[in-house]
Amino acid sequence: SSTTNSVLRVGPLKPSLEETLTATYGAERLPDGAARASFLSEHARDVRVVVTSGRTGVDAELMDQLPGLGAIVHFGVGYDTTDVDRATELGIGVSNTPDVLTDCVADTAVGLVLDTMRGFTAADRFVRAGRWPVEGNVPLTRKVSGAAVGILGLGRIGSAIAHRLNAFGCRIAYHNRREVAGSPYRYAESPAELAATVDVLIVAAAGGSATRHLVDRDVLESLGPNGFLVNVARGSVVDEDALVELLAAGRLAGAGLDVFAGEPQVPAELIEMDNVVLLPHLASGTVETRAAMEALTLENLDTFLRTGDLVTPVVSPAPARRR
Ligand code: 8YV
Repeated sequence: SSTTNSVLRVGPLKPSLEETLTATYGAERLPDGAARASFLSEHARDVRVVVTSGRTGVDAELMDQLPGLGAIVHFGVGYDTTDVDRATELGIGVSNTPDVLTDCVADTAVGLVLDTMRGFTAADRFVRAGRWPVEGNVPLTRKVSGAAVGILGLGRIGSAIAHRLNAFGCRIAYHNRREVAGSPYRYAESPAELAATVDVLIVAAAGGSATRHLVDRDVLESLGPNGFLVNVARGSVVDEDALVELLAAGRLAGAGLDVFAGEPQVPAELIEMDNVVLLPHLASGTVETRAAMEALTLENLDTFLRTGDLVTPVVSPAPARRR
């Protein structure tokens, strides 16, 4: 009916957000598996908004099953799990949570640069294993201050990373879909050209089909045996098989990864390597930032239900979908 304000949760969300969605909006969670079809036949027509995250998203099939869907509200800046092209065709609005997580993701990228180049967590394992009194010094590492840094994707997060590493005296270059007018940093024409000229390549590009394997074998070979890779974007942006192979062959110096192609699964070969730092997609995971992401998610939801508009739209809802 046209009076319904039904909100559907798709995939797991921050527990406090799930609680608010359930208590304040009466939102139910879309069941997985066999229970889904009967749930949809009962509730599909009532659903006006989906709240989801970069972990799950909404595919074209689910959109087609929700005829009254007006908006897909994401907890997170990345929305590559949602079929945005199909949403645009159907006039369904899509929102994300930009800006509020930029600092924490950039902080994490800098942390991974420091950790991979200086070998902190590997040295921590060395101390914990009781090897210091027996073996003495750990091997020398690589200097971060003054290093040549390449940033792939000079958007909000890439720019915040550049700003931080600029304060480390790093020489910064970048590659982006389009050259950024007025940027103080050197523009490289391609990811491979960028990789060939830097000590560390930091991936900060959006995920999705347009950037799939943008960091391919050729880019990784250009980075070379003295080069480090850091990824705080999406695992899909990097050819992970090539990464593993080149690391195993000593043709890359190391890698710092917060994201993986098949996360939460991490390739077994990487687990064995001492020159890689492996994080469980934690970049935005601080109390402050997750609270801000939650607030912005609810602001998008509330605003859509009240006005038919989104606060931070990726796609604005079409008039017919705003009712
Ligand atoms: C979130 C992220 O943890 O914002 C993003 O795109 O990847 C992370 O901040 C994730 O989206 C939540 O599932």
